[in-house]
Amino acid sequence: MKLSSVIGVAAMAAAGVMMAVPAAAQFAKPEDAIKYRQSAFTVMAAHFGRIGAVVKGEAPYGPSVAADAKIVETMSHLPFPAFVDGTDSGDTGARPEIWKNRAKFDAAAENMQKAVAELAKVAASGDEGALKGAFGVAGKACKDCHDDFRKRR
Ligand code: ASC
Repeated sequence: MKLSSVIGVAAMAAAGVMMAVPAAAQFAKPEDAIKYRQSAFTVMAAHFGRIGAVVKGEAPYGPSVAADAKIVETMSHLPFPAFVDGTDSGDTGARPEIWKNRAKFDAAAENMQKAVAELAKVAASGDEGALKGAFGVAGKACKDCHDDFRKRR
């Protein structure tokens, strides 16, 4: 085998190993996972809120809407791998129901991800009239999951 092929195979093997590493291994401590997912939700909420201001007429409609929606869509995928086992206590608003009914939690997360992907699509299209509806659907998806899985505070 040529050296370049050997290096290629080694690189692919390394990539395969990295992909196989469970999500839990990405966090050294439970509080790291909690902080990570809270940070992702914080960024998502900030950009979702900016779109909300536009929908409410408190900020002008413009290109920032599509940029914010794109960020929300990207961020929507980040928190969930951080709901690892052993992170249901401590400084978290996550309810134990997440780990008791993971299938329902995953479905709620997926529902939200689909709704914000649609919001990003609508925002990118520049269809101002469709924004409010798509924003409402996404907001309801956030709320539905919070109602079942987030502690009241
Ligand atoms: C937001 C935000 C949420 C959702 C939710 C929608 O802007 O921070 O958590 O919308 O309130 O009902």
